[in-house]
Amino acid sequence: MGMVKFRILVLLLLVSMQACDEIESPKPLGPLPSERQLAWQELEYYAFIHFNMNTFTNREWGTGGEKPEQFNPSELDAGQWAKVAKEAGMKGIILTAKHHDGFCLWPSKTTEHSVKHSPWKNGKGDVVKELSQACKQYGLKFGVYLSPWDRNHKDYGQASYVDDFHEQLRELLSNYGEIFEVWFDGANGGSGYYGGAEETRTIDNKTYYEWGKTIDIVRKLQPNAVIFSDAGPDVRWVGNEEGWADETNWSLMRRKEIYPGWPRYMELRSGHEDGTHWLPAEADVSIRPGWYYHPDEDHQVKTLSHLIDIYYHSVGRNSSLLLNLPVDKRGLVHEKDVERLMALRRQLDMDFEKDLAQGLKTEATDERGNDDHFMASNVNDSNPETYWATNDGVTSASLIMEFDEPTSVNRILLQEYIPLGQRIENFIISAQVDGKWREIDGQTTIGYKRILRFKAIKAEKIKVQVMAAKGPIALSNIELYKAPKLLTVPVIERNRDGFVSMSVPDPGIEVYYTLDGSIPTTSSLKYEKPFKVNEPKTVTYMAYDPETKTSTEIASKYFDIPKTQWEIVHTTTGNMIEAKKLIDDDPNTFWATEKGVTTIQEVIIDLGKPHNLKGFTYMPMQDRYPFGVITNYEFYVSPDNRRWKRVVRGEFDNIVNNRIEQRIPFSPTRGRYIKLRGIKVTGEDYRTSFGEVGVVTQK
Ligand code: FUL
Repeated sequence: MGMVKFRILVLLLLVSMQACDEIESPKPLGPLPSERQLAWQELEYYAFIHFNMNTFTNREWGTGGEKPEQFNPSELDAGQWAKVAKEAGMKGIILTAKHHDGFCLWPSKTTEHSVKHSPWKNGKGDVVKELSQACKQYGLKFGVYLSPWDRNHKDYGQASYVDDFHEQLRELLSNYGEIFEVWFDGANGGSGYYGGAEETRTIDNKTYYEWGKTIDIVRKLQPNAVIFSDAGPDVRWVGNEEGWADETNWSLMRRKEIYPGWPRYMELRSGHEDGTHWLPAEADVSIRPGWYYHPDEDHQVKTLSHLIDIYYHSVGRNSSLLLNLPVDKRGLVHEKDVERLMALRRQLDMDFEKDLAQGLKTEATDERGNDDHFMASNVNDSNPETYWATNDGVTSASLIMEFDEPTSVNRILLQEYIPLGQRIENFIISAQVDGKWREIDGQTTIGYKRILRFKAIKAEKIKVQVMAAKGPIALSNIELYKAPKLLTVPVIERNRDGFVSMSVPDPGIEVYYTLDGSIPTTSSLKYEKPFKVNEPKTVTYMAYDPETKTSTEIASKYFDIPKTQWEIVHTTTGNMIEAKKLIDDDPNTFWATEKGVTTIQEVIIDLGKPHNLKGFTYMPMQDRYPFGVITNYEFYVSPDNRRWKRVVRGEFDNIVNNRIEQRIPFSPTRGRYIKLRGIKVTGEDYRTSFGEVGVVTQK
């Protein structure tokens, strides 16, 4: 053998030895995500749009007996929906192409109950098309909600309806470009119009819709689309409509046990640790109480602090967030919802503005094969494809990140390398402060993404201690943030004893106020604890962040005489003891007279002593399904509960659509007793409800 040949041989040998030596990545563990699920995981936050026949009938579930003529948006602009979603930082939109009432937002060949017989665009319109095009224009993904239950279809319950259902699916998946998610709700069967039969029809959720065939249709026509239902097969419902997952949240489920309408839906909130399939959660929630637009919910758009909690309790707990925007009768996302969505965007942008973990020195107690591919610093190299992994058999280990100088942090974001499965069962976060370790939080699962909020701490080092995992650890990403405090206008209320309290979601925020009508500054009264307002007064207030020296806008609230001495002395019907709820200064409680009453109902209140009365207030009940709301009233004043004077009568304008406090002035009258009568109320009988009743003595 010549020298050259020998050298080549040695070299080859070395190379092959090295190849043998290369450390293998941890073995995939348990059920793994599919390609389409992996792509879906990264979307995290996208919009639901409930817009359909119910928008025009002011309902949540239509009966199916509606007429296509009722669908008539005045200025529908799908471009506005897409623009809003894009600016809110959402990655896609899912549209209710058909809800339970069966009305199709596209001109389906399977039914006459669709936009083609509506006055909108003379029956030539196609909402699905308009939105799919708008999504494309704004770089958003597009998905469809197709209700399996159809309360309009005459054959619902028979095989012929299922053929139409499948055909509707084919139409939606063939004619509107790429679809990222197909959404099947779990509400099935029940009463309905059913082509005029007006009856109750029951079906078997497990078999009736031929789920196997349904899934095949989706796979064939849209191979990249994920399928959502209680049971997946790709994405599961989170088990509530409030937008939260459990703190423990496995992306795994024993999928064979589940089917749409599954009664053990509470298990969907945390998944199954011993799940047989990768089936991650999607948290669906509406920005208002209802899924559909109702004008009377215009004042009930979720607050910024509520939406922020929803985000941290969904995206921050290994779930995606599907936030519903109820498009209104005009065919637009309402101004109030837009404003709140943008406030959420701004806050999230501030919360995650600068990743403080980037480039920090990172070490771990174990690194797989001491190999660069698996070293600790892969968690903060801003590359989601690289990850820190431990050796086989090492299922608990610590990773420490060291700051150059003590740094204030209050958020940690963690991600497992899920292409290899979800592994971590238990972990602890600690911070080193003045040389000593302090535990910040201890939690269970991480999965695709976990975000923890904690009180700001000035740390020299941060430690992530994995206490237990199903196999070697594989963490791809750790981020640290110092989110600013959540600065929102304080919520103010006064209780029945006359104590005014003000609250803000973040404990580090200060509240300043005045009682003389002047504009508050940081040298005004500082709110420390509830204070008594005994006489009519206006509290003018603001919240202030001492760290950033910024304040909210100034708000003010007028309080009249406190209700401390008030008593209910008469109600036409109903439980009089309970009736104190209408004078408890808590608008969220209510009281109502008896059901089925056929005469006008009234309440009499003793104010404890005579007052110069100038008006009264009525707050309708705030529940989601109100009843007995007074629309036409009469109000009386008496010095002695015997001689009554009617001081005002009239109608509360728009009270059904906008259930806010009504303030009715009348010419000054002195008296100790007041009487409110519901001359006309909503509903079929005279049952009358009261959120709160008050008087005006000053303004
Ligand atoms: C449920 C439906 O019954 C509701 O109307 C709504 O569409 C919600 C998102 O899904 O199953």
